[in-house]
Amino acid sequence: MELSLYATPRDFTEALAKGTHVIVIDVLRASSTIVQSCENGVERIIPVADVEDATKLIPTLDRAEALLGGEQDGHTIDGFDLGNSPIEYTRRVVEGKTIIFCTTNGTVAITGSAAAADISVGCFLNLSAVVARLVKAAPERAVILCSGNSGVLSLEDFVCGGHMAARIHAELGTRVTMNDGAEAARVLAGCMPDPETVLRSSVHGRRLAELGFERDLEFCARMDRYSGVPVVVDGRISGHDPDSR
Ligand code: 3SL
Repeated sequence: MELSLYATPRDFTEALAKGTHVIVIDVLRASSTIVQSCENGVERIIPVADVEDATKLIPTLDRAEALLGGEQDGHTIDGFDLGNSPIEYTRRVVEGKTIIFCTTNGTVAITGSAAAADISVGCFLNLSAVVARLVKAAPERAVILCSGNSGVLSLEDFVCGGHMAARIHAELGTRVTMNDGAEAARVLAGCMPDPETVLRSSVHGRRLAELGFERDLEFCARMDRYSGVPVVVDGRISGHDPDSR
C-alpha cells in the first residue's frame, strides 16, 4: 500500500483522489459529529461545501424528517437547527433523520474527495475501526486527508492522522510505503500519545474552549469510543458501513 497523508485538502487534487481510498479527518469537530450522529441512528447525512448548497437542498426534503446542521466561525448558522457540537447530536435529536451538514473545513474536505474510490470518515472516536476497515480493504493507494483550518495544518488532525499511519505501519510493516506527510505525522503522534492534551494545546482547540465548547474537546478526545465507520457513497453518508463491524 502507498499511504499518503495530506495536512490540508489544498494539495489533494481530483487527479490524486481518483482510485484512492480516503479517510477524511476533522477531529474538531466535523468528523466527530458525523461519527456521533451515525452512532445515534441518523438515517443519512448529506455533506455540503457551503450554506448556499444547504439552503438549496432543504426545500427538496420533508422538513419534518430533515435537519440543517453545521457551523460558521464555530457557531450555529442562522436558520439552522443544529451547530457542530457532537454532543448536540443525541439519539433523541438525530435518530431516523436526514441531516444536511455544512462546516468550514470538514464538509469541504469530504465533498472535495468525491473522485475517490472509497471515502470514510475518521477521528479519535473511531480510530481503530477506520484503520481496520482500510487495512482489510488493502487498496494500492490510500490517503489520510486532514481537513486543517482554511488551508493551514491543524495539530489535532495531523496527530490523529499520525496515529492512524502508525497503526497501519504496525499492521503492514514493509508492505506499506508512506509519503513524508504520513511519516512526519507518525513520528509526531509517537510523541503525543494523549489526544486530550493535543486538542487542548492546538490553536483550534484553544479557540473552541474560549467560545465555550470546552466539553467538545473532552468528547472528541475519546479514543475508540465507537466501532462504526461512516462511509460516503454518492455524496451521502448513510449510517455505518456494515462491513466495518
Ligand atoms: O471547520 C470545520 O469543519 C469545523 O469542524 C470547525 S468547528 O470546530 O466547528 O469550529
